[in-house]
Amino acid sequence: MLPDIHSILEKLGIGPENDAWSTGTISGKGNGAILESTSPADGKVIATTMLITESDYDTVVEKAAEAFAGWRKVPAPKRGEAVRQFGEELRKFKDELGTLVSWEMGKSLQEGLGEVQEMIDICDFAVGLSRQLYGLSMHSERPAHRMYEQWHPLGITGIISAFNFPVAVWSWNSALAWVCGNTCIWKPSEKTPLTAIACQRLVARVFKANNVPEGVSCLVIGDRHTGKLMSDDPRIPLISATGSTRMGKAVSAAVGARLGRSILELGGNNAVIVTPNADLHIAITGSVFGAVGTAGQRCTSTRRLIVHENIYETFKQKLVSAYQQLRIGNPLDPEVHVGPLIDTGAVQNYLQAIERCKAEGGRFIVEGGQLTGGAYASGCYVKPCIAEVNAGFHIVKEETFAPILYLMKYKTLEEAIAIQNDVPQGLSSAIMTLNLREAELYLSCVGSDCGIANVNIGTSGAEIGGAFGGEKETGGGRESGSDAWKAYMRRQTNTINYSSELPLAQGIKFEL
Ligand code: UN1
Repeated sequence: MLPDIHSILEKLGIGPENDAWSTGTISGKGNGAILESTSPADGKVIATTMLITESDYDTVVEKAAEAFAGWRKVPAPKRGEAVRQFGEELRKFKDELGTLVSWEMGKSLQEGLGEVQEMIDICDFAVGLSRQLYGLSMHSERPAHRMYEQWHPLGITGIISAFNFPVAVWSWNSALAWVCGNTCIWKPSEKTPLTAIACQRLVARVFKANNVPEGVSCLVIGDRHTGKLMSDDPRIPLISATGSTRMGKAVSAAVGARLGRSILELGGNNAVIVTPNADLHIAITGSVFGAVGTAGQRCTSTRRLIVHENIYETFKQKLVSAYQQLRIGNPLDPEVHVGPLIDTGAVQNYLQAIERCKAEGGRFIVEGGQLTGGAYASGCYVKPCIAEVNAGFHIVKEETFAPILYLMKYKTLEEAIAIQNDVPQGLSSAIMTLNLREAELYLSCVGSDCGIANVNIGTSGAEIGGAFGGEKETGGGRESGSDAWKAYMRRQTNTINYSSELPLAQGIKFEL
């Protein structure tokens, strides 16, 4: 039985019309145009909300700046306590929020729940981090001097997130930014406003109960214009943006022009290399999940499979038979592997990519196409497909946000690595091998050029504990675990002279 989406909306406090302002903490009071949220699952409007205007935007930024003045003085572990409670709230509402993610965005229920789990995990991570915002202590070259560095809150963090991970990516940024002492302004994708409003309601309740100043968590429901306002705004020292390379270049140029900071997590064109020493069961499952999970709409989705010639035919057969098992349909149905694409525009991009691939000589061994009628009436459902291609095709070098998998053959591992790296993007990558030499070569400095390189794991499904992001046109930013927190703070080097002399650095003499 499918979950009842209306009772879920009610539990999350979402009505048919939503004013993000009423969340209780500061958010974009929609005085602008009406925005309808439509589910790609059935094509129907779920609820409506309103876009913010420019003056609404200004109110939000002022509130966030005001809140920062107080929040930065709250001890970091106390800030962590508020985030801990937010994590608890997410645990309580995991089913509801995960279901809404699945319904509004279209990913399978399992993946919707997994996304909320990532939020819970990053909250836990951030709580621990709140007691570990360590600076280094250095030995001064001068006698009776002490030198160390410390990390201070930075200010407002602007978060621009994409539809494909409508809630988790916000939490990676916000949970870290909050414990670091920053306030956040979140502009979610206009394709997924309701999940954002739901998150804002959950966090508002927790923050209010903890007397966290209003404005620490801000939500602005806006369009591209709002993103531009944020990128141009010197009151926002850091913009963390997730989305297409085209969007990232615009954000980076605008933020760079004012010498602000940005964290960019952009497109991926992720490959799996399958060597003759692979465990084929792992290789098939990892590759198929990577290619069709979230209907190929993860930044980390597997788009290219580079398979050794000796196992190519066997692997190809297994792959085709795995694709035959895939169940496509309503994402809330727990039996379904592949839900719809986000909207019909995405379906057009998918169809065009297939045509372009064919025009370049690609041979489809699993045919694609749009599914129509009955349960597919929203027009957003497509068939995951596989094409045999040459690595040099133009279409193969692009990121198409859809379940199209490109299959190619290699002879030597060096050649496979060269093929893998010969694309503009550099997010995630994987090798399937049980051979130590192959694995280590792949992970060495002459191996994968991506921010993420896995062995015997697919390209998607990264854990929050690692730094997440990639090189080249992926933008270079790192979010989430490891020391990604440093990008949300400002570093200060402090040198203290406790002697009665003033010895100058580098031994310089200066007498008065
Ligand atoms: C994204 O697609 O933007 O690695 C994020 C993964 C997830 C995050 C993906 N943990 O698939």
